[in-house]
Amino acid sequence: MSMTPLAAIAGAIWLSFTPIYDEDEVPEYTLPDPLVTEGGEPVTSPELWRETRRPEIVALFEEHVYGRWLPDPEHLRFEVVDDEPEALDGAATRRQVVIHFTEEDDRPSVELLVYLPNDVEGPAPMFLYLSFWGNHSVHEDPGIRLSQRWMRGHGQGVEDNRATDASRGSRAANVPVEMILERGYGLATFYYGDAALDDADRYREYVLSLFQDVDEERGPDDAGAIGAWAWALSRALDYLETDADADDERTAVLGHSRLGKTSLWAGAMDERFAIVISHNSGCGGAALSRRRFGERVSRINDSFPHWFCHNFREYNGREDALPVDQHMLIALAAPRAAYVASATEDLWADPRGEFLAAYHAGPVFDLLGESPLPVDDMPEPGVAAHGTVGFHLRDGGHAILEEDWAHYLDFADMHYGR
Ligand code: GTR
Repeated sequence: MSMTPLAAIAGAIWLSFTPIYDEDEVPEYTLPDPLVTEGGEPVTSPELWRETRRPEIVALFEEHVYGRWLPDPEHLRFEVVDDEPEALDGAATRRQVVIHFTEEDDRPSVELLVYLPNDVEGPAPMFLYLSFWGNHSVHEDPGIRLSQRWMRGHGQGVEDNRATDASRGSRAANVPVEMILERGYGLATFYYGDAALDDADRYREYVLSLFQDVDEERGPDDAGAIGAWAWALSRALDYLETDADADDERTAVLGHSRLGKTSLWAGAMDERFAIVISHNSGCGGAALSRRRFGERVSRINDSFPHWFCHNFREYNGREDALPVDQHMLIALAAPRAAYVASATEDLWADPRGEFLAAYHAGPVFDLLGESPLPVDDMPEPGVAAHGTVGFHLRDGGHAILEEDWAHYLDFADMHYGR
């Protein structure tokens, strides 16, 4: 029996919104070419990339995906509230710094935790890591100030949506602080909810309220929460520029999952970051949207209407109409280093789509004299592929673990020639 037209239409709509988990069901797609200008001109020189194509791609991501990058703050102040030279049994100097975005103390601010290795001569290369659960969650160090901000209560020792002493070190498995220090690197981290609450009703209370009329609906290309989180990463780098013990010119920006989407966007827009790392960032991060594998554009916009700009919703079920795909976001890191990491069981984030995006960013790195991914096929779990673009696939699920950090440290060593 043939389908009624109505059933056919319903079927097509259904297909355009259901996730794909079978490689055979991934539709044919053609990626936009990062090396052809909007006017159709092939980009054959670094100058044409830098002067024409790169700005075009930035503008496309701003207009269609993440919203316009927020301007620099008019008043940036760094209030050092803790400076402990003998933290972690003498292994590190600990600094805690309130980054104020205005002249008033009760306006939006971010509290940065910095550990600097005491054993290192000169400024230490840094990892700037955006956290889901607050500074006190990354280590049991009792000197870390407890966040006073609202936090999602997910049974992680966080009661009444406020951090408690019980949540100290609750996420230590995700951030091997001692290992980072022993390898000669510093760590800077802050709680993403300082910049914007991850909540569709409240996300504009902090950073976005400085730039948007929060009584009005967001404009189609106004930044959402990812834009606010990414902007705050840049402000953290502003602080690192002032800290003589931190090497702001060798700072890697890193986030996991939604914060991996954020680190990619921050690294694309702020060219001071030396290494841009996406960890399990998936849809709207490193994964190619056109593959429609796992989480899809429609689903992410429905579940998290506050993350992207409203224009991104135009591509719900219409991924092929996007003027960009996520390989172009990774390409914006070039000629600096970019890293994409995936996990075998993290199918919602489409590990193969993440690999392919890193791979298809390659021609841009090549054009700029840097090495693309040194492999053509997705490496086996545990085997890292490190050019100026790096990738690894870890056995296991959606998380950032010590094994991942070990790869990041190796990659940074290689990139900095250490
Ligand atoms: C999921 C979301 C993903 C990913 C993840 C996370 O619910 O669908 O895009 O960002 O959250 O941030 O943990």
